[in-house]
Amino acid sequence: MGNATLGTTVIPGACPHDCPDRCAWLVTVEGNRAVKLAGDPDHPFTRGTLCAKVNHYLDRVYSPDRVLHPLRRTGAKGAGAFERVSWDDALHEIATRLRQVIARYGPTAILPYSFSGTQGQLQSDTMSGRFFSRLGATRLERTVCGSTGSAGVEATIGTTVGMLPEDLALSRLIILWGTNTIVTNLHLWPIIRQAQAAGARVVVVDPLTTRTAAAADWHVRPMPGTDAALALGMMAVIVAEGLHDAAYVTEHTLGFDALKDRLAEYRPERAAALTGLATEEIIRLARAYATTRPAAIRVLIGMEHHATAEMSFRAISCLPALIGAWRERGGGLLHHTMALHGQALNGRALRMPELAAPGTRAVNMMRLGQALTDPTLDPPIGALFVYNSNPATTTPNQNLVLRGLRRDDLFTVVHEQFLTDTARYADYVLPSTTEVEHWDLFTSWGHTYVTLNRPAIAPLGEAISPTELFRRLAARMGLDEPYLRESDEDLIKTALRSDHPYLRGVDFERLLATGWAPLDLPQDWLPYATGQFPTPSGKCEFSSAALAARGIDPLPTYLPADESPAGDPERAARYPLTLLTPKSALHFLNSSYGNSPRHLAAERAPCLDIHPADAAPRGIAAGERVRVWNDRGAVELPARVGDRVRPGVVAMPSGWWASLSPGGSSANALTPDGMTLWGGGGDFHDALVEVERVSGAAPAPEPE
Ligand SMILES: Nc1nc2c(c(=O)[nH]1)N[C@H]1C(S)=C(S)[C@@H](COP(=O)(O)OP(=O)(O)OC[C@H]3O[C@@H](n4cnc5c(=O)[nH]c(N)nc54)[C@H](O)[C@@H]3O)O[C@H]1N2
Ligand SMILES: Nc1nc2c(c(=O)[nH]1)N[C@H]1C(S)=C(S)[C@@H](COP(=O)(O)OP(=O)(O)OC[C@H]3O[C@@H](n4cnc5c(=O)[nH]c(N)nc54)[C@H](O)[C@@H]3O)O[C@H]1N2
Ligand code: SF4
Ligand SMILES: [Mo]
Repeated sequence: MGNATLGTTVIPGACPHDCPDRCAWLVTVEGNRAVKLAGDPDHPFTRGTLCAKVNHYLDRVYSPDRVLHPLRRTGAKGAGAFERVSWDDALHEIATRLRQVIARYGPTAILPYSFSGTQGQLQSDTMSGRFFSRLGATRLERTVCGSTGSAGVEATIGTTVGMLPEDLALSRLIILWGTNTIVTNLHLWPIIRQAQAAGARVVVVDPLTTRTAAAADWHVRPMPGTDAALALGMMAVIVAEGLHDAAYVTEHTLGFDALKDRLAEYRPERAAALTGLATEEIIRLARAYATTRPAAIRVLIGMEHHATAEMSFRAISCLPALIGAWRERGGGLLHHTMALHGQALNGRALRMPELAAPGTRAVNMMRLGQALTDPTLDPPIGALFVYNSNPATTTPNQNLVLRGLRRDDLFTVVHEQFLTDTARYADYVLPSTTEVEHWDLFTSWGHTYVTLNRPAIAPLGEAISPTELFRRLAARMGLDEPYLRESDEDLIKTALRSDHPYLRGVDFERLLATGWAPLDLPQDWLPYATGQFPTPSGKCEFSSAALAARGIDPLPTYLPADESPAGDPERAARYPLTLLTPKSALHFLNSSYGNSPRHLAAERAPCLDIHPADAAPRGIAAGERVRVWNDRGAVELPARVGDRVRPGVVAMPSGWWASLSPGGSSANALTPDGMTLWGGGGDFHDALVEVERVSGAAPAPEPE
């Protein structure tokens, strides 16, 4: 690798997307042109395959739609009219405008907004983080993904680290609980298939018949947001029938007696009423789970996005300890591997969290629309700086976000690869490199390999990386601290400067030579076979004093969401259907690729899944155009009538750009921007909606 033969070089790198798989790839370069990009066949986890989204990453790099020069807005916000300007002019005016905002309102009037365009240790939020902390800008709480589930799991087992993904091959029962593995976590699927071939049963718990649910042996379809009731119902059956592991429970858990009392409220009949499942199915699932060894539960993200989802994750993560599943490999809970990388790398030195003054104002990213439009916010947001994110598409309550972005007195800068729906509202759009044009270092939330990304080609046009942007902007603003000038290679070395045993043998030189390296984890990964949970008590906490101290129920419990049929019957009378907007678009990565002609053609058009029992009374036939609406907005699209959804639930994919959607709105026009119970995430899967046929519209052929 990296050797030149006949003018051709192969450069190792990594897919930067917000995806647990973190594929290692190899880029073939001729001259300064990348001519081929393919998975690295030697990578033990991703084994040389990429996915339907990223197989054509070079189309993205060389797309005629790339933003390759700084642009200044010439038309109305949102109109998409821009003129090309020099970097010098752009940086000068941006620095001047930021200084003016600071002079008028103070630094917290600046709001940086970013998320997961790249998950690289450098380019996601390192130099930008240092820069905005140094300025004293408002802190962004980045909670759209991961925080809610993690809060629930950590309250129970003290960490998000459980089983290793490879060990699913040893499982004999695998419950994929609220995750669509085939679409969102493709490289885990062969491991699950291997277990299946060896006799394992695969269960999917999901209100929707996803591709993964269709490939499972058993699909359990609860009402959205009711998983805590299902898990508690299962526990009630397990304990009532004496199927729990009494020895493990006694030695390695805390609060079993209190839990037992709580379970009296979740007899299977009641759990059935709360979840919309049959009593018999809950009993069967509980028995199968408690009597099959080894038994694994895989949770990921989609289930997070309900107002009380912390409790769902908390209740589910009690199950493995109750049946002693942690005793053997192939048993336990698989959530994230990210914390292993977090322990290994020197993230503190990289991100320098100490630069943020204690008490600096924070805005939760789920509430962007509110923050931009709240007349009482003091100081108001005067400048918005977006990078690595497309909030006009991915943030809930889209119409409120757009209203904020339209504000004349808001100065908006967007660093992007494409003219996204967010970038269209910017005063300045700045061109960003893609992954083959910049350095980075990658962890993974789905496996245990560290990956280095080397630039394979020089940046196209005048594109620069996020680290370079914030180095240049800092210099332009007269900030000359050395940490605002650190080079990319030095930043990588800083991150790797760690004594942690997991990072033994991994250094810059090795990564340069090989592209990736495994974390050095203990051979037999059985972290909680003999307890030793990293909780305050060292046990799996069925009852949590730490939660009680925060005024939260110390025991797992089911609570209906505010915006749910059980939580707000009055609203549900107006909007009787629960809308899910998951990542079911196989060819999009959140909103990335939502403008790529190839990906759009493969995706065809978005459609609304609706059950015949809900379609019939509304006079909706297959393929007919429907309007889905609530107080926040409306989306028009064709209906797909069938049992992919259960009665009472409708679904449409997220990720579609409003500007490219018929009717000019996409899924997040309908979603709420409330917050979850105590993890700080968003509740956008709690959307209640009504659906009607659009009269006069000709039926389209039913989408596939
Ligand atoms: N309704 C609904 N909404 C959702 C979700 C859902 O399931 N349903 N999922 C949520 C989840 S889990 C997540 S993680 C979020 C993700 O939301 P976002 O973080 O907004 O993710 P993307 O839509 O992929 O947008 C990332 C943007 O970063 C840009 N980008 C990529 N690389 C770079 C780079 O190197 N530099 C710069 N400057 N830009 C770059 C890309 O071009 C892209 O436009 O969406 C959330 N929103
Ligand atoms: N192709 C593709 N892959 C991706 C992404 C993408 O956009 N496209 N995004 C990446 C990102 S950012 C993330 S966070 C991951 C997410 O990976 P996943 O968590 O696997 O994906 P989601 O689509 O968010 O949600 C998974 C499932 O949760 C279900 N669900 C929703 N509410 C509930 C509930 O209350 N209970 C239960 N049991 N299930 C529920 C949804 O119906 C959905 O099928 O995927 C990553 N991979
Ligand atoms: S999006 Fe995920 S599966 Fe696709 S190439 Fe990137 S890391 Fe691999
Ligand atoms: Mo995510």
